[in-house]
Formats: sequence, structure tokens, C-alpha cells
Amino acid sequence: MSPDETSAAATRPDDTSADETRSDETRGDDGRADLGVAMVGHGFMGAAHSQAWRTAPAFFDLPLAPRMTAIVGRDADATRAAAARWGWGRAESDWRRVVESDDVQLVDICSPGSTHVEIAVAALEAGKHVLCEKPLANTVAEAERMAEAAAAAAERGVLAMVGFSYRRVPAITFARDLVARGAIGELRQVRALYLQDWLVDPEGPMTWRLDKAAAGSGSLGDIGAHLVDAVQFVTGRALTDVSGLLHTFTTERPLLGEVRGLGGTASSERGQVTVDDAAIFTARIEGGALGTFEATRVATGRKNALRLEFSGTGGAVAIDLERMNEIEVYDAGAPVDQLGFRTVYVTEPEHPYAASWWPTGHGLGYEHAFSHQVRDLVVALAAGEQPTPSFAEGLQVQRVLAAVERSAADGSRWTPTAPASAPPATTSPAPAAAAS
Ligand code: SOE
Repeated sequence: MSPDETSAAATRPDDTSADETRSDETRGDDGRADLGVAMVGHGFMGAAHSQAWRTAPAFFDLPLAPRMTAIVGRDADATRAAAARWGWGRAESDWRRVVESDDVQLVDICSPGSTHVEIAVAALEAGKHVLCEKPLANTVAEAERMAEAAAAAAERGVLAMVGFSYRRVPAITFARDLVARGAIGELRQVRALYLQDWLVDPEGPMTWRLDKAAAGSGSLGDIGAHLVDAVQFVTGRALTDVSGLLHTFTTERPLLGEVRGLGGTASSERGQVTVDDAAIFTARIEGGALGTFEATRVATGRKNALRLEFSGTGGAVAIDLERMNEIEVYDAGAPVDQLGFRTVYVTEPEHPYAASWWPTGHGLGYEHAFSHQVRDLVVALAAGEQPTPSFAEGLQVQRVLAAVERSAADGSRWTPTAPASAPPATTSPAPAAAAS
């Protein structure tokens, strides 16, 4: 069973088969091979990934033993402080050193998008596995280079994965399972919203996320990318054509003083915002379904509301990350006098990943998806299997984002997501339908 087929069964603690490690690897007392991890970046994502590397081995029986070997950052003091706080073995200021280190087998890239291509390609060429934060890159050309490097590395048993962590929120993984089981019949429509409001205040400061050179795009790439991945993951179908609209409401902001969360304090100087505040697009989906998408950081009052609704001929499922332990399920075949959405609490041991955490009903949070990501990655590496989403899938998401940008720049014209010469990219297949 591949990690993309992560069902409740695949997340049982005893699921630790296929430890096929090389004889030159170091092993701990329990016989498991070490997996030396070096993480690049120590911002928001660095914190989330650190938490996951620390926690996943304690809650899942992993077939390799991750070691938090090194953390890399440009600011030596801040990197040393992060290493001490989060438990990394050493602090480095040049990612090239960890890429060359014998005690590192995996490079985890949590730095801004502009850095991804260089680090990922160098790491893969040096024989290190790679986990790279989303979106895969800032441009399609960069993502293509990364996907090519990943394909070449895979031939040598070196594997790469892109960090679309929300796939591993149990409610979203479970939605995928339900759709694959046929619980909503034939898919007709998808509604996908990612609503945040941390840029509502025009005096909120610039961060790298507002700089096209560093981030590639704004809401589109930062949070819209999650929508694209989550929709394609749940449905098993690719977005084939899009019609988009991008807008920046606040074009100039104070420069950043001190970082706090996604924003920070403002300095007296001002800078130009070069990315979108809001991205809205409609899409045609393989198989004939339609999708509406909205990614915005100016949705007043909405903090981290990733909302997905899948409507089919036989039912519907809906998720809201502000209530992330729940999924709403509608069965159109129920007796007429009992029709209605039911709220299912996704915390039973039968639900994806839940058995490894707390007793029924005790709920998971934002950070757990990153632990699940580590769990699935490590299981795949030990089995020598391609972890998902692969860089090829990350590239396909990048193509969707680029198509939205091209469409928006051209009066919202309908724009294909696949290159003219290629057939529509298909995402990881959904698992075989299970009996419902
Ligand atoms: C990481 O997965 C991420 O997309 C961040 O980059 C966003 O800023 C955050 O709001 C959601 O998670």
C-alpha cells in the first residue's frame, strides 16, 4: 500500500514493514537505520516541520529512526536559537554544507520558494532524499528542473516529496476515502475556498510572502496551491482548464520590523507589494466536473478557513479547517424524511491516522498533518517507494497556478493547465474503491 493510499489501516502502529536499508547506514540499538535530517529554514514552516520530526517518531512506529541532525539559516544567532529550542543537533549557515554531509540522508526545505530549486537539485544530485515545502517552486521552469532532477534521482533510489501537508489532515484524507468508495456518486461540482485575513490591515507590514521574487505569487501560490492539491487529491482528478482573476488591494506597505506569525511589526520605510492579495478562479476538472476556487488573505474575520465541498449525484462531503476534526457527509439515498448533512467527528481509531493519537473525540490540530507527512514519507523511504505528492505532482500544481496567472493577465480567458504538447496531467490515482 503506498502512502497515498493512507487509510486507517495503513496508519496502524504496527505498519512498519519493508525496512530495506543499505548495509552502510548507521543503525540504532533497535536495529533501525538512522535517517539524518537537515532542515533549511527556521520560520513558520521550520517550526511546524521541527515539531513533526520530533513528534512523529514518538507516536508512529517508524521503520527508520529520524535524527534531527542539522538546521540551516542565514542568521547564525537565530539559527542557533532555533536549534536549541526545537532540538536540532547543530546549526549551520550554508545549506551546501549539509548537502555534502555524510550524516545527512534527507534535506527538508522550509525556506522561501525562490530557494527551492537550487537546494533541491543540489541535494538530489548529492544523493539526499528531499522534502520540499509547497508550492514546489516559484515558476513552472523551476518546477520542471526539480521534477527532472527528482526523476533522475529516483533511478538511483533517492526520493523527493513536496509538502502539501493538508492532504494529511484526517478529515481531508477521509474525504478522499469516501469519494473513492463512491459515497458521493459521480462528482459534479467542487467548491474550494481558502480564507485568511492577516492582510486586511493596509498597514500590516511586508514579509517575504508579499514579494514576488521570494514567493512567486501571493495568495495564489501560498494558499491557493493547497486548494488545487487538496481538490486533485480528494477527487483523483486534475484541473484541466482555468479562468482566473488576481487582485492586489494594497500595493504598498510598511517594511517589516520584527517577524510575528505570518506578519510582524512595521518599520517607518515602505515597500511595494508585488503579489496578489486575492485569487479567484473557476476550473474544469477531468471527467466533466466544475470547480470554483477562492484563495484570499483579506477575508475579514476568517483566520485559516480552508473549506472544501464536493457535490456528487449520490451525496456530498464538506470540510472546514476551522473545524478540522469534523467532516459533513450527505447521503442523497437516505430516507427523504432524514435527508441532511451529518457531522462526523473524524477521531475514531478507524479514521486515517487517528489510532496513533488520542482516545476517541480528543481531536487533532494544524501541526498533526505535518507529523503525518513525516510518517508517510519515512514509511515510503524505507520501502523504497515514491512518496506522494511527488515533484511531478508538484509541477502539475505549478502549471495550474501558472495557468491561473496567464488567464488573469488575459481578461480571464479560459486557459489549459497542461502544456500544449502534453496530455492533461493526472494526479496520483485515487485508491481502489472499497466497499462502503
Ligand atoms: C504551509 O503549508 C502554508 O501554506 C503556509 O505557507 C501558509 O502561509 C499558511 O497560511 C498555510 O500553510
